[in-house]
Amino acid sequence: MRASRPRGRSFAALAVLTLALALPLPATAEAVEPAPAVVPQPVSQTSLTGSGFALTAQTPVNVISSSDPDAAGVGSYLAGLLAPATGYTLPVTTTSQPASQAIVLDPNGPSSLGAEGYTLNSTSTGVTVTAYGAQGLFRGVQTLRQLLPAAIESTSVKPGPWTVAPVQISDSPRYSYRGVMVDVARRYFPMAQLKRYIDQAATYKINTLHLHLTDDQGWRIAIGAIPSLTTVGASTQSGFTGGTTWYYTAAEYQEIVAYAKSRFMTVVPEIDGPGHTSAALASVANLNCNNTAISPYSGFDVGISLYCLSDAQHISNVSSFLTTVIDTVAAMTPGPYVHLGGDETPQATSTQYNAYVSAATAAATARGKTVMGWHQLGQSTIPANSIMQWWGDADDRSSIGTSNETESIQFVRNAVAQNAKFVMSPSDHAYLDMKYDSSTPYGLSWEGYVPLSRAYDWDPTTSTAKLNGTGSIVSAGQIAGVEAALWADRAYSPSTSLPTSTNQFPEPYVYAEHMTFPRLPAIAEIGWSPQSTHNFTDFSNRLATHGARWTAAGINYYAAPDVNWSGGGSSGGGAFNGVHTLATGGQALTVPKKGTNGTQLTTSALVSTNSQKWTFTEQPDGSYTLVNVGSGLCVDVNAGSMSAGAAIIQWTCSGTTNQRWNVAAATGGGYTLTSVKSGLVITTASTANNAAVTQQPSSGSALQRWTIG
Ligand code: TNX
Repeated sequence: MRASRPRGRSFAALAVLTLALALPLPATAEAVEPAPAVVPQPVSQTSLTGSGFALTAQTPVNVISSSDPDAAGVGSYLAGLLAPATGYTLPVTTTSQPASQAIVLDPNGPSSLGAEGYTLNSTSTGVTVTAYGAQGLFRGVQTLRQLLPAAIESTSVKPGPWTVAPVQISDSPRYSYRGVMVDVARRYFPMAQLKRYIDQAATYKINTLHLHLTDDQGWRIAIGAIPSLTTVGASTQSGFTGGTTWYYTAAEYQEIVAYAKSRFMTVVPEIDGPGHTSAALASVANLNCNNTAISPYSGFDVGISLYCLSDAQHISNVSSFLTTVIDTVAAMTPGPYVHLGGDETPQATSTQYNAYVSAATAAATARGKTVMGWHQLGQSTIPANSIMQWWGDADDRSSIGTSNETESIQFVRNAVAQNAKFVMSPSDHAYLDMKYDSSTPYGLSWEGYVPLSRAYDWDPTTSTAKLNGTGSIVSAGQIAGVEAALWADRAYSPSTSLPTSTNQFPEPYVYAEHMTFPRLPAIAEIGWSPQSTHNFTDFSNRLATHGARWTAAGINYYAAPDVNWSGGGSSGGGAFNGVHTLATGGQALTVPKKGTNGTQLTTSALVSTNSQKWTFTEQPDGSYTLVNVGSGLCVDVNAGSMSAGAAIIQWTCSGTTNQRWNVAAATGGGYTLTSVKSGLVITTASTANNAAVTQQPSSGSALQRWTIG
């Protein structure tokens, strides 16, 4: 329980192995075929001999007819997934018999596969995914995409070949609930960015999207009957205030729900209370004891607010408010759950807290919804079959069985006695807002750092056990699953002090991807794969090949040091081979007009002429040469200089180290290009047209972070 810990964080003073089998190999090279690196690890996987199945522009995606209305959609989804990189528009057909030389999606498998299980067989004659319904096919399709080369994730056409590794897989999840929470209350995610995140999570078989829709810093969901919740309550974010409002209209929320459903993901809406309610208290006067609305809050603290629950009149006000809100949200939410929060309420007496839980749970059950809540909710009477979300940590675990059990442990015991189920989000492992290490620009560290190894190093069955793993107070059968939580209290850089400008906030997706990749795949594997497969070395070896996938997809991941990202850095595996533009702030690396051998490069508005196109070719050391498509000359450090400020020119290609560039994902988004010779990075002087390009020490400046287009 937060209140029992000396965290101080509540207050302002915060502290490849490449899929070589699938990459084009020189004719003379011998193909060494490693086992496909699937994450989460399937239950069983056997590599087959043979060449695998090569896709062509004519390969049909053949969905076997069934009574499941969603199955055909999985076929179209797969064809859509494969289209950008292959350039193919694969024909999607529905037939009663499987076609040959096809990707066959068969939803008529045995019920023993369960809702999400599947089998996958890939040989030179075709690929077949079999499941008991559309959902299992969808999960199998996520495995199938990982059997293709990393470049399949590219958003532009790549050369291929597109060979599916030959393998036989049989798979089903350990837990039925595998979630990720996004804190859209502290930091509003625009629609497109939320959808992008849904797609990324679905890749790792996450099936639940928990939206933290309300908090002190903002109310993000339109409630038609209470317009002030958005006109006032949505006028702030952490660090942002005034001028506009940030929220999802009813139509937008439903669009998100539908999009998530198309990725076989259930949305869990969270209406937090009785604390974390400043946005509601600023919008609705009679939720306050003095019947006066407070000012909207855009700060960074937690544990600062409480609905007024100290007299019958105000309990009734809160109850009718919650009924309106939960009715509206429940009506727009096809999934079975409504999350009622319940965390961090230091000011509430238990009578007040119980009054909240009783009002909120009544509203939810009246709508037929299953109640979810942070584990603190378990201190009160909760409806049958409620799900408590555990966010305690090792301190709580070490108190188990002592005379001094933490409140959190006591609340869990009370929930267990009421037959609750549990979703495990231990904050010292599954909180994606914790910094990886001291170099992480964003996030918090009240749980210490959470490097990838720690995100992977836990088991739900001991999340509420003593530290030695014995004496779990939640039995294995009561565990519904796991959830990673992307809080957004500190979605800016550097987050070690309070921000002084909104310029310190990257786009939400940049924050989200940096904190999520590679840790969400770790938590996804804990939720999906059998405990018997759990092995960090094996996981990190498999995950290493995913760096090239994320690079191809344009995901701003963190190249965590506990993984040997194949090929070195995040550029491994020749992921960038091909023609690209390089732009920063919309200004592209350009050979100026009338440039000749020796002309200094500039940046100017991105228009994608040949003078702005560069052919990247991976070199044996993992670096790249960059040849201009117009001139045929190479990006070169003038005279092989080792000095900061030396001009970057175009020069006859020579293969020397002053023409080789290491490409690495940069903190804050984009990529740096570091000279193999000098160790200095390609830097433009400004975002003005015709700015001069030189080599400079890496500083994290946006003028050194290039978008590879
Ligand atoms: C605790 S976890 C919170 C959130 C913060 C988070 C930051 C929980 C139920 N409450 O309000 O965003 O820590 O790490």
